Amino acid sequence: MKLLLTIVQDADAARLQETLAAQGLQSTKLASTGGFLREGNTTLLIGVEAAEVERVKAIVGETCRERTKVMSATSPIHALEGVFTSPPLEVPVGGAIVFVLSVDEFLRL
Ligand code: 2BA
Repeated sequence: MKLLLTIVQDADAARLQETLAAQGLQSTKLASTGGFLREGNTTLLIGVEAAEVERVKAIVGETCRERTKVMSATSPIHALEGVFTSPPLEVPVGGAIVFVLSVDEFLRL
């Protein structure tokens, strides 16, 4: 069995989870925060048989799209003071980051 630890943008999460469910694939949604942008994103835990991994990767790839986020280089307190150290930075985010992990055991107790 494999676990796909899948980090997506919040805007894509509901549709991805619905698409997975419609194809009989189970997932668990976790609220997460990116270390670089410090913004919310969504992590889905998707446990599947090894033979299903490529199908899940295809669904994730089709459902999640790349977007550009604007990152302000100043903290809110500096912005209030009118101190701008550098211009806003455009950062591409997504479609999705996927870690495929091997699962030693899957138990439902
Ligand atoms: P964040 O860490 O908030 O990163 C958002 C986007 O910022 C990244 O998009 C990437 O385009 C850019 N970025 C990240 N670190 C950067 C840096 N040091 N310099 C310049 N640009 C940088 P994605 O690569 O699509 O990642 C989306 C989210 O997936 C990340 O949000 C993070 O939550 C997660 N992620 C990505 N790679 C990861 C990794 N190796 N380990 C754990 N989580 C990861």
